[in-house]
Amino acid sequence: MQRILVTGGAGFIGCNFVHYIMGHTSLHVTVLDKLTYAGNLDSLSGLPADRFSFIHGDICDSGLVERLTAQADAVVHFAAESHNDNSLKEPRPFVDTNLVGTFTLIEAARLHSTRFHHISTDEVYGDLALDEPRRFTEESVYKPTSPYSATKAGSDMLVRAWVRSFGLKATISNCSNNYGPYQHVEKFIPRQITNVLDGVRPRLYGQGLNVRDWIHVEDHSAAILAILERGVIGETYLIGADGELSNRAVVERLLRHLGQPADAYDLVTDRPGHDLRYAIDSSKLRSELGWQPRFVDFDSGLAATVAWYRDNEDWWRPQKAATESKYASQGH
Ligand code: NAD
Ligand code: TDX
Repeated sequence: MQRILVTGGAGFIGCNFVHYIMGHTSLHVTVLDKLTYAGNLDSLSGLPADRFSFIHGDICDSGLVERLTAQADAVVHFAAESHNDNSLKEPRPFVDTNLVGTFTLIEAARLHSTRFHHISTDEVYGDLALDEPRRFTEESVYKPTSPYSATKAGSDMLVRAWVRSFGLKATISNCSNNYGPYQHVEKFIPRQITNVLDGVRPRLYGQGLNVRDWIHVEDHSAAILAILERGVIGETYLIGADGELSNRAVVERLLRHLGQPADAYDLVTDRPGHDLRYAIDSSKLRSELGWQPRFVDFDSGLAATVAWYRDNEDWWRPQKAATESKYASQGH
């Protein structure tokens, strides 16, 4: 494997993966990205020109996708509409990109017999009760609840069907909630950090009791590379770092890092259909591929993330006002 095509590489996880690949392999990376509101070319600045190229385009453009797939040894597919709140307001782009876009890519990978890795989410499994001991495994039943998670579940099913029906050389990973640098200010952790930096109190949906299973984005990148190099074709791997915390607990830690009282937050209108709890059992990935998370201390990963947003206001400032006015119209 020498050349990979990375879709959605100007987004949060995609750009972190590209930086990780540059530092940990000698692969050549081509990024295909539509540069929606969530894509930012500044996240890819400074990469070596002899190992990196950027193509501005849509994963639903079959001609373009076929040409780029023909030149790649593997496709790593991150591109998606990724935000639940947006999917509740306007689901159409989620169907187009997450379903039709994934279909377009796997058709090209089938045509050229190209190795394919599909990035997905734990949200395809629905949610868990707060007190049940069960966590999601590769055998959990698909029960998506939002337009976002339904389209991600559908895209996983397309990939699985293409493996079985057409022998597509694909793997799938379903990861828990990521945090770290370059995450759009619409998402929970960057929204609250940048609100506090702006003198605005963090805003917790409902009572703030919902639980998410946090993983540092660099640990996610390492897991994807392990799957790309050693994963078994046709297999699904769950990625998680045992990072379960309530949203309220995350906000309290953030406030401490930002020098504010632990209760300086507001409770706001809940998200419709808000999933209660996600939790990942990543035993298969750990035992079969030898992956382990490096960022096991969430508090220090969070402190580093706070410092990144403090130091990189130029990166996030242009998106902040538009993001907050969208939230204001949703009562959040
Ligand atoms: P993001 O919204 O930050 O980035 C998405 C990127 O895809 C952007 O650069 C955008 O411009 C691009 N894009 C969107 N539509 C496109 C299209 N039609 N053609 C080409 N490019 C397009 O998302 P993210 O948080 O980095 O998530 C990346 C992937 O990881 C997604 O598939 C998401 O479902 C999955 N995932 C995310 C998380 C998380 O916590 N953020 C957790 C598990 C899985
Ligand atoms: O202002 C907020 N207040 C709040 O309480 C925001 C933006 C969110 N929340 C809550 C909702 C969730 O319980 O915080 C939690 C995290 O919210 P998001 O950052 O919107 O993430 P989530 O809906 O959990 O989905 C994320 O993880 C799985 C990613 O956005 C998905 O792309 C990924 O698949």
